Amino acid sequence: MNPSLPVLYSFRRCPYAIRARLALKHAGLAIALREVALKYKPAALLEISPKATVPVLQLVDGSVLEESLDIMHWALDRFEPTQPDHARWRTGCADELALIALNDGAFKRLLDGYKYADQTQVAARCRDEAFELFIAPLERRLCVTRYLLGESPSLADMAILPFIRQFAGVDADGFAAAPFPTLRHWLDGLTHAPLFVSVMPKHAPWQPGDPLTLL
Ligand SMILES: N[C@@H](CCC(=O)N[C@@H](CS)C(=O)NCC(=O)O)C(=O)O
Repeated sequence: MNPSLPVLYSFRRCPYAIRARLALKHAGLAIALREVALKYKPAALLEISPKATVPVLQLVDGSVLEESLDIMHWALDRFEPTQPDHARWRTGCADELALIALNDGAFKRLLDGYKYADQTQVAARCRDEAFELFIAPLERRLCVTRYLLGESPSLADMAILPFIRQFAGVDADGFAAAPFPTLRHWLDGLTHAPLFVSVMPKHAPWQPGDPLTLL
């Protein structure tokens, strides 16, 4: 049966799910939120998306978006300003795709190596490679413009933000002491902003029959 509102299957801490929630909330859309425990994925999710990663967005016509970036674009296409100064994120800028691809590819692999490596030496090597490949270039960009692709927030800022937050959280003291003050300022500003805070409340895993939870 098709849902009466779009349904987002999400996992609070997943950076892909965070970017999807940010875009859906920014767009001002009414979305039913279903928190998923990754170890016990609900049958309703597996039925519509056998690949079973989160986020997944089921639309009211029954179609399904299974990639976080597709969900972001779908949301931005439906953006409704809620206040006069509420501006839609920039998108379609020249290096948006390349920057996000680097984040989702090589940087994500290094982030996983840094976060999950059994050996301290391997983790340190991944961290240093990530500094050189992605973190230092982002710092240089942010010394020139306030956001990654200009003077206002872009889809790339929001797509990349949850991954930098995760990277910074692996060793918060180490990141605070690393030579990336402008990136830290960007990260602090965006993660303390009302939008980010509004998509991070904790929810118990969804079960069939639960009352509606709105994103
Ligand atoms: N390319 C996907 C990646 C999503 C993804 O890998 N999500 C992780 C959680 S952060 C997941 O669902 N993993 C499956 C699992 O852990 O069972 C997207 O952009 O949405």
